[in-house]
Amino acid sequence: MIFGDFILTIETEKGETYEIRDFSLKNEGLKTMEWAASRMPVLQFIKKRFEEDKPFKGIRIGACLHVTKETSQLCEAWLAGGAEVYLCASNPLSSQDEITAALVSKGVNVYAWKFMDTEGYYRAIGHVINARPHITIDDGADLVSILHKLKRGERDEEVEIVQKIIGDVTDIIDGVWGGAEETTTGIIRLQAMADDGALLYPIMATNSSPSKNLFDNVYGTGQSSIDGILRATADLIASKVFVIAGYGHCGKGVAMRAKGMGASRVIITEIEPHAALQAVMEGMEVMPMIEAAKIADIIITATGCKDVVRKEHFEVMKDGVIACNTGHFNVEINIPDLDSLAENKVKIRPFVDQYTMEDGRKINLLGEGRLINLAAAEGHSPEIMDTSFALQALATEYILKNKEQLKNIGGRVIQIPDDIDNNVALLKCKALGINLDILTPGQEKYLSSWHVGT
Ligand code: RBV
Repeated sequence: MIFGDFILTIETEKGETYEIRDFSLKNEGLKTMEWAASRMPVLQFIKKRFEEDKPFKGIRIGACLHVTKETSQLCEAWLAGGAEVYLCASNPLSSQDEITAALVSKGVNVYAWKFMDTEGYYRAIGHVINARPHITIDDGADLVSILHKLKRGERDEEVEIVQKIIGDVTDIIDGVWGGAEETTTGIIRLQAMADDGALLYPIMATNSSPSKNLFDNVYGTGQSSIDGILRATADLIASKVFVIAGYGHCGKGVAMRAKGMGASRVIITEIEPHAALQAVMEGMEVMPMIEAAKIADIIITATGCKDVVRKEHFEVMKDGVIACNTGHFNVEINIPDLDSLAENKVKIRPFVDQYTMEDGRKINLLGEGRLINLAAAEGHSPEIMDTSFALQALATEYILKNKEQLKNIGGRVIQIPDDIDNNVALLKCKALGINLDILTPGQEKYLSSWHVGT
């Protein structure tokens, strides 16, 4: 049965269905998975242990993640541990179609394809919910959010699409033991739900672990966002005025790499004084967006907030400017404002929409304002996702092992325990051949004593 334009729905002997683009891409996908595997040693180590212990036998994991070669390795770890894995996309543009095909051939239930529309996106989430997962893994909290809306009886366009798959059932959430969240935006949403008393099961904040946010958010986003801009435009970064909205972990990474590529000026816009000071200490300029927009050649948003680039900014931008986003949702650049100001819009390259303003200025929007690193490039490199997904694999195991205690914790956002996080960092050091010093007993004593002074 064909859904939408050219989406392949496969029905297996067991009566399960998958929705992907093209199963004939399987071999290409399998080779790419091999490439990723060889660059993700920590995850391979965990996978090996899962293979021996089979902790996930009979457990259903529902994941809403970017369906990339890196994510394929997390799925393989779960499969090795005996899990049934149900996977949908966490962004309409981030799925790699060869990976979806390869994952189906490995036995993962995949519902994802690149360029999904809203209907397809939520239908895919519906399929994952329909599997009645014991554990959910999210990137942006869309899966958790729909599970909660169903339970609360909220009805909107998204829920209606999901209901076409699952019918009238509302209580699937009752069977979920716990979840884990991959990204900053998801944690902010979930914490807001927890603060309102609306969160119904505990979520491990994978993004809040140092082994995740100190590397993935900084160096992962730094490189992959530049990669996305380059793949979309093939432009030169050197000599450009490069504006970054937001100097959190992600903005810091992008700024560092833009500098390294020779941008003539790297300008930060901020709302938070410490972050602004940090940027200045790093030798960058800080100014309001309304000033930066006038001189920018390239603008990238990395804030997690909406309307960071909006009407008044589009009105003063230079002819030929490039605007893109690397935050999780496509709300940072106000696209309806751009649409209303523009006389004309042309897709001039696969990931470049060129808007012509009334006065003839052209504004180039990359990747429909969606996160450019996953829309136009392949997201973070496997070497980076190795530690992020090692944490996700261990968070899943933690939920499984502690499901009874987690029932008492209820709807809270919780940290991955420090020993798990430290172990991931240590394993990565080991894999990279990094040897650490060890404290002598005298040093240990010194560090834990308050008696020694000047
Ligand atoms: N991200 N995943 C990938 N290659 O699978 N790349 C980036 C990948 C995640 C990253 O951890 C970040 O927190 C999130 O995407 C933003 O949606």
